[in-house]
Amino acid sequence: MSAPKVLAIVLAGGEGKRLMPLTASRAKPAVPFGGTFRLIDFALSNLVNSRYLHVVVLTQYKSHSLDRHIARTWRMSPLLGNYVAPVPAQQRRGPHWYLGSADAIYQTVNIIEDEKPDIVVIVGADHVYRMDFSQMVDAHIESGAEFSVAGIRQPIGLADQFGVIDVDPASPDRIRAFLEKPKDPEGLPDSPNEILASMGNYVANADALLEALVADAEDPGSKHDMGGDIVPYFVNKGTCGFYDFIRNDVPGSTDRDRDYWRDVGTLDMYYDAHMDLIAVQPVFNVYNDEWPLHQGLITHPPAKFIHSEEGRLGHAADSIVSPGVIVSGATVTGSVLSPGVRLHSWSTVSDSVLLDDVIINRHAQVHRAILDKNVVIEEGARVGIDREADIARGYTVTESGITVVSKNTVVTA
Ligand code: ADQ
Repeated sequence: MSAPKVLAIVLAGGEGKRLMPLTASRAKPAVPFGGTFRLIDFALSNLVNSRYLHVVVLTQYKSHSLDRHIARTWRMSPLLGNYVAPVPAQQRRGPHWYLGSADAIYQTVNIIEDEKPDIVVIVGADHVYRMDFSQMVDAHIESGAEFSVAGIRQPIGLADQFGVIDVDPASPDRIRAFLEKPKDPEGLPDSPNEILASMGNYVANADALLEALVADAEDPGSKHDMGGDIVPYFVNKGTCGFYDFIRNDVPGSTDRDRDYWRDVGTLDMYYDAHMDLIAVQPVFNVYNDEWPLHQGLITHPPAKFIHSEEGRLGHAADSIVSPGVIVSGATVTGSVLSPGVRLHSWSTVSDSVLLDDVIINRHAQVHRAILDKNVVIEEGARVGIDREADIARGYTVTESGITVVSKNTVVTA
């Protein structure tokens, strides 16, 4: 079997309301993650490592920093015929933005028609994981399905955030029913507290996908959504395949992180996924260079730790420290420090995520907090220590008690 011609489409237009305030000024896929990454880098790294090098990224909502990131980091040599191209909302069908994710793809059918791929791989842009999509494409072709959905087991309590898959016990690579974000689904027969969740990653035969998109565009009752409309279309047609993520075997994975997949749709999930990175035995290993996670060009010099003049030893433990960070006489534990963060003497940062260029001044304390770019914590100020005080100051405090301070805020003592 010769390799099929594959076009990859990354859905990157989501608003990410539940990640506010981190998505106040940027699209969700552009939200920084893990010190030096942006969320979209995981999907793009997976595609490129799978050798899929014709990639269109569909953007719409506050896409400026996303476009800039793609142009700076992901531009490929057009001489080799490879590309990662951002495609903004086209308004080809009238003066509205994309109605839903299927409409976004419908509005770019000209790209599919021009490229003439055999297979279209469609992926979301807001999950943290490693996946070799070529293994899913091979399984899809072998199964004879027209459209396949990747799935993973998730706790039943999260069912209302996912498409829930029901596979046919007689042929486990077929989906016989699919419910988008059900309130009260049944658990799996062998595990009543779990459901099979759609990962929002799809593989489609290009001709069948085009037919489905046209039918969907003409359906007045449709919300033009991949999970809500296109998946059910193929399920009803009896040609919807299931790809179990557990089968995916990425080079260099360990038993601990082989099936790691996190939706970071809420602030608590975003925070927890960071804590997975810094666990002493990481639950997700960013250091697997057999399946590299590509990221923005880092223009900062190396990180520096200073034993300050007052005799304070600047140090960090169980933490990720990015280039350009200076820890001067400060104590950091269990935290992720993004490029350009500065910490001064007698300050402490624990169990926190600091985005680019945050400044922590002397004697300040930060605990269980997410600080967006350019936040300044003034001398002696405290964040994440007193929940009520944080709420009173207008900061977001999540259900599990993480304080989130938005971009450019100056926190006073
Ligand atoms: P959601 O993530 O809730 O569920 P959606 O909001 O459509 O679905 O987002 C899917 C992807 O499409 C995201 O990457 C988002 O950024 C992007 N997107 C959304 N609207 C878009 C638009 N108009 N234009 C371009 N891109 C857009 C989906 C599936 C579920 C599945 C979960 C897994 O619908 O079945 O379980 O993903 O997280």
